[in-house]
Amino acid sequence: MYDIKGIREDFPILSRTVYDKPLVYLDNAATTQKPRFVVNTIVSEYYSVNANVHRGVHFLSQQATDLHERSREAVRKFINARSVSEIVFTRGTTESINLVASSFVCSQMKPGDEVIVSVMEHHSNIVPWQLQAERFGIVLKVIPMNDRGELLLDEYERLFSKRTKLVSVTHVSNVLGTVNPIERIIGIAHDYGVPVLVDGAQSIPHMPVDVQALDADFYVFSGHKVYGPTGIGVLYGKEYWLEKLPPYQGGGEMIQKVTFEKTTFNELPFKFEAGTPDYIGSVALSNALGYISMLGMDQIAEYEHQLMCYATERLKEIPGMRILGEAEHKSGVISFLVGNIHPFDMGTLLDRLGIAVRTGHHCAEPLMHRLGIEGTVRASFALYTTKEEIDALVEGILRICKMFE
Ligand code: C6P
Repeated sequence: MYDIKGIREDFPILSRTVYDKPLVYLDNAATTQKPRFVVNTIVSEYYSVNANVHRGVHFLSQQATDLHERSREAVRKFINARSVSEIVFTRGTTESINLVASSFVCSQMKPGDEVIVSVMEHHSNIVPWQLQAERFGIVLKVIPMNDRGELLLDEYERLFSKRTKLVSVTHVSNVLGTVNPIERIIGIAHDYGVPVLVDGAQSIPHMPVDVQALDADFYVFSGHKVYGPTGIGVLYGKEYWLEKLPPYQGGGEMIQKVTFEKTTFNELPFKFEAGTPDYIGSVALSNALGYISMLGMDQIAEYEHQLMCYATERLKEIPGMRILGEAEHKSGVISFLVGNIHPFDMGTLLDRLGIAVRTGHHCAEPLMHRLGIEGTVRASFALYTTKEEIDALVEGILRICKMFE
């Protein structure tokens, strides 16, 4: 039984009003709301266990360290990594990708070597590679998609050459909602002996993820998109690769021994965690993962699938509705345009009705170019979204359409 009423009570913000109207929060791909359990974790840890980790001999520091490291184990378990050595805490998806881009390119690639990304990537999985391209002369190749928003796997395979050193693709598109066939994408890359980074920012909140079953070499995500706090995220990397890569930043914690002549580095995962880590955020994140595990990722996926089907059907009833992204497998988001109404106008007017959606290019400008548009309106769902909220969205759009008639 999926107790949606009980679940919504766990998220106090959902019962607030905006402009004297009940909040309808449909911007979950940007960030999710936090259950009371997660917020309470942050408060109680600051009140009762706050001390810097890995450094102190005193009781509090040891307790904080213990909680922080137990959180790493919780993340390991959640994505089924082999070892906690493979779980690096970062500030989020963006930092995780920058870390791999920086450390992988300088150590594993030569000028002219190639990285494959896809046309539907978020800027966070484009710009870090471009920065490295400028510094090291590497080349970016792009997997195209069809008009439904599905990657063309034959074209993908044709992109491989002797110079291909890494594939970096999103699991789920933050604009189209396409769930990419990530196992096949990884399988093809591995046939060419090429490792794969999976941007899991939009998959981790919506479906069970098993990095070993996927055979992903790197898998990255942000805490704030999975009911956890902002400012913390995860880089999963196979030990084999993390051992090969040089540190990303220097500072405390990531060292073994420092002299002015030479520094040696700490073991995994600490080699990649320079400075005081977000040891409060890690515990809150692990409790967020605990919360959704308790609900069951399969149950969440099933519930959200029903919502997606319902929302798609209902939105299609609207005259002039154009849904961007009609892949066979979709999750989490629906992007659309209605008639000639500018997405910004639609978003602003929906907001006045208490309905929060996102408008614009969604940090995926190359995808907008491919679609031949400037932006979309995007409704994105979470485990607490209801059919009534989707009805409110549809009614809101119809009202706005009338204003533009
Ligand atoms: N997308 C959205 O509204 P950060 O900002 O590091 O937590 O996540 C970046 C990121 C990377 N990849 C994908 C697929 C994403 O969707 C995002 C974040 C948000 O779509 C904010 S732009």
